[in-house]
Order: sequence, then structure tokens, then C-alpha cells
Amino acid sequence: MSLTLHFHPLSSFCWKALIALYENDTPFAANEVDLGNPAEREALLKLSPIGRFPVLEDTARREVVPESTIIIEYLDRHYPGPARFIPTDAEAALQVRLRDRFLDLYLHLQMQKVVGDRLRPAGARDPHGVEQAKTQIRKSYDILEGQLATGGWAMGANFGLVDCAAAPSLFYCSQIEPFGERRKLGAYFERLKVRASFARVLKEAEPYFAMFPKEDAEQSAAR
Ligand SMILES: N[C@@H](CCC(=O)N[C@@H](CS)C(=O)NCC(=O)O)C(=O)O
Repeated sequence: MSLTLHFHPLSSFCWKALIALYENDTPFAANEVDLGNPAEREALLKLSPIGRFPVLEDTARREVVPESTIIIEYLDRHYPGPARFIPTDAEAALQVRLRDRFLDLYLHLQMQKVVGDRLRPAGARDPHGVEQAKTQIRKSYDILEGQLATGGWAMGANFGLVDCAAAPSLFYCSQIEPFGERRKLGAYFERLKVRASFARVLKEAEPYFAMFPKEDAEQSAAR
């Protein structure tokens, strides 16, 4: 086995890479990284100076691959399985990358902003930034509601990169902002939750959910 994924089971961007690995039953070793442990943090920084996970290490090809999207593209190129994540048609691939960027930038990072604020000490919080992030999440929901079909996956019949990106961000975003009347979005999320790869990710994360930062009294009062 040449692949190791450096990850944490609660990390949404790690989920994105895990979904792709599970989709194809790609063999890999899972190295759980505790960023609170200085030695483990140092080891991750040696692999990737940005110090964030997921990071995929491939001893066969002597490659270290950071960034969830790039990991998925790398797997698609070098360890392909029945599920293909990027279409071979160049124009279709561009649309997939565009939707993946949209989900990461306008949904996933906005959710990180809201959750990250819960970890800040009182007095160093950014309620205005949190409100802006929530507004963006609602706008992004509306855009997705307009894009999604009533069945299938984000880009049609085939499960791909965009679905890997959507599942983790929608999971955590839905705990911040409910989908409300956006029925296509709600139904799509229900389909994602029962997809075997994502259901497995959620099951494995379950024992860690208590570690997820909750809103405190000051933050709920600011809502
Ligand atoms: N753009 C990166 C984002 C990775 C990222 O933000 N990972 C978070 C966990 S979800 C992380 O490592 N956080 C640790 C930290 O910021 O110290 C990707 O797509 O992989």
C-alpha cells in the first residue's frame, strides 16, 4: 500500500478526500493527526508547510499532495477506479472545477468562518464577519437550489468531485443555517447522506462529534 492520508475524522476537508477514497475502495493507510500534539503538528508541517489537512502521501510515486481538490484529481489520474471524479471532456471538466471552487469558497470556507469564531476567546470574536458568512451561506444555498435537479448528483447521473465537495460543507452548514424551503437542496443532501462513501465517513466521525465547537451563550444572543 503506497498511499497514506494524513487527516482528522472531524475535519470537513478531510471528509472530502475520504469520500473519494471510499468511492473506489482505494487502499490507503489513515494517519490521524492531532494538531494539538506538537510532534504531530511538526510532522504535518514537514509534509506541507501550510500545516492543514488532508495531505496525501504516495510513497510509490514519491509525491506529497495537499489540498482536497488536488488529492481527488491526483487519485482520479493515478489511482482511477470505477467512480471517475473529473469528466474527460475538457469543457465538462471546467464546469466541474467551477462548481468545486464555488462550494469550497462560498460555502465551505464560510462555514469554517462561523465555526472558527466559536473557538476565539471572548473579546476577539468577529460577529460582523460571522453574519457576513451566514449571509453568503444563504445566498449559496439559493444558487445551489437553482442548479440542482430533482434527482441524481450535482452534475448529473455520475457522482463526482462536486459531490465530494458538497457533502461535508452541506453537513456542517446545515447545522448553522437550515435549508428551509429549498427542497431540491434538502433532497440532494438526503441522497448524499445515504451514499455509502459518505455514510461511512459520518459513521467514523460519530465518536468525535462531541469535540465539535458549539455556539456559546454570547454567540447565540448575538443572533
Ligand atoms: N483548502 C484546503 C483546506 C484545508 C483545511 O482548511 N483544513 C482544516 C480542517 S477542515 C485544517 O487543517 N485546519 C487546521 C488548522 O487550521 O490549523 C483543502 O481543500 O484541503
